[in-house]
Amino acid sequence: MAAKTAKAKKESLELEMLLEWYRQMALIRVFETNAEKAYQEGNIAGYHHVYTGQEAVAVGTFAHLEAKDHIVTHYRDHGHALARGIDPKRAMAELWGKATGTSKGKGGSMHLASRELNFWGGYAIVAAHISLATGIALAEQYRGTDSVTLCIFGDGSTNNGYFHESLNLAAIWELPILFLCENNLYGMWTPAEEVSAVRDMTKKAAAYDIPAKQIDGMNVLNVYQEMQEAIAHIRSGKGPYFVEALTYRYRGHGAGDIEAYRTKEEVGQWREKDPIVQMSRYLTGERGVPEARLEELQAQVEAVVAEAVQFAAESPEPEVESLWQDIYAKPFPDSMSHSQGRS
Ligand SMILES: Cc1ncc(C[n+]2csc(CCOP(=O)(O)OP(=O)(O)O)c2C)c(N)n1
Ligand SMILES: [Mg+2]
Repeated sequence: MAAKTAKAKKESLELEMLLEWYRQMALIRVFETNAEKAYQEGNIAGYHHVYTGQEAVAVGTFAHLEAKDHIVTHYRDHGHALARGIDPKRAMAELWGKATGTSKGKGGSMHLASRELNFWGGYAIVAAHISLATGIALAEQYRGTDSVTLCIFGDGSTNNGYFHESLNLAAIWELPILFLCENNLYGMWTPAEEVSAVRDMTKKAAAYDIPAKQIDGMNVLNVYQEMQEAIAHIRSGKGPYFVEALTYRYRGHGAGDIEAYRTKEEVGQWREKDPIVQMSRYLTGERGVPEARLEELQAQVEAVVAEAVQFAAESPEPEVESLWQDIYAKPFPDSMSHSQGRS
């Protein structure tokens, strides 16, 4: 009965919207593949963490967000940025450290951001951004808006003090925030179960009396449907919600990970649940979409990413003087060293 209802609900979803989700997931996948290639070719430096395999979580969740909503995320942020609508050209240029990037080439892979899109960025310090997101939610509550703040983090974050303090405050103040834990089973090369006292992360939300659920994060239709209730709850002023999306990263933690901590078989098992393949089967099988339509979308995103790579390659490096721009403090005049003129 329950399965039947879920099927009927799925069938009522607009086909064009579903194709758009397919396109977004394919865009993220192709973007990440090309970003890794550019990294290996020495065009991208620094830390670099790709989202390959986790696409359904961002796409199914962001489909509920409005322009007035906020997003704060961690360093595995390329997919989140693209799902929010950041221009792939500017995102790719940021990865390449170019002046045309989202942060003028000074943020890099872990710090994609867009003030216009209320996408407040990728943060590198595990869990610290959860407190920033909680502050944004507090500000919106203070202003009396119905905007939702989405805070995304990994399983690793849930063992950190910022996580617990933030959930506690969000619960006390009934803040309009969605805590979204993307549980991909590992924090760097450590299995989540070795560092978390509980495997079911929703138990951590229960400790603060925050409604929570664990969902299949490999199926975009499922993510969308599960998120509906969570976001409606927050938007209607009922306070925070916690969702643990079970997902998997196909690639290593970051560039240079030799993946000694997991087997090829494990990766293969998760690849069988691939979110793009699942969606393609659903669209062609149950919704009668011709294969050619999906191939067209694939070709389209490949062209978009090729253009993004070319844009990044041809863009200028930031000027050296830009080191002193967009920072809080004015640099000391040349004549004044750090040890002079300060009391
Ligand atoms: C406070 C802090 N401790 C340690 C690190 C090093 N570090 C970077 S990523 C990471 C793993 C986090 O894993 P998880 O939250 O599960 O996110 P995932 O990479 O799996 O998406 C760690 C420990 C850090 N950046 N910040
Ligand atoms: Mg993880």
